Amino acid sequence: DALCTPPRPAATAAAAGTTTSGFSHPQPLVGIIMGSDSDLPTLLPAARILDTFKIPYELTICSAHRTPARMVTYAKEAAGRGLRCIIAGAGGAAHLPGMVASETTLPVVGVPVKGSVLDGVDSLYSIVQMPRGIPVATVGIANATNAALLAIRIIGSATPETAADLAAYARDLENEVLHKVDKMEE
Ligand code: RP5
Repeated sequence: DALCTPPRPAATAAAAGTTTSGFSHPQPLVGIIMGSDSDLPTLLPAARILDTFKIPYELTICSAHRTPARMVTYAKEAAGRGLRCIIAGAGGAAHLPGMVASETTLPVVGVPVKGSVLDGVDSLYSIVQMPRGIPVATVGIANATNAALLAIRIIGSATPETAADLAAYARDLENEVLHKVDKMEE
């Protein structure tokens, strides 16, 4: 089924955000999926963080409501294709992360997308209020950066090099704040 094939490679990683054709590194560890191309600006920061950590990923559109068969196939095949984590962003009645989680045992990180008249709170509640048994790790509204960092932590729990990169990232954050403190005290 042509609709269910993995996304095709595009020119560059996070730059794929300018297209809707999808992007994939050769052997992605993280899948970034979203309900609509209108979600792309919200999800792009996740791609940028994964680029920074040199974690291979794929990025594509997969709607729970408009392409349910594609979503089910994506979720069922994800682990077999080598993915270790799925980041799923959606807005409004945001069923994508939960439905994907129901069709895979991979960890799923949900990103509530802002944009509806309810400003993303609808999406946040839709994603975070999963019923018992099917967990979705939910980040804050539009916080795709944290979704990527969580995915990297999941990978880092079994990959020492990635864990070391995360520790360096945390040190950079600390230094950034300490630098600001120094500046204020000057
Ligand atoms: C959701 O509906 C998508 O995740 C998106 O956030 C929202 C609006 O989609 P479009 O009408 O912009 O395609 O399924």
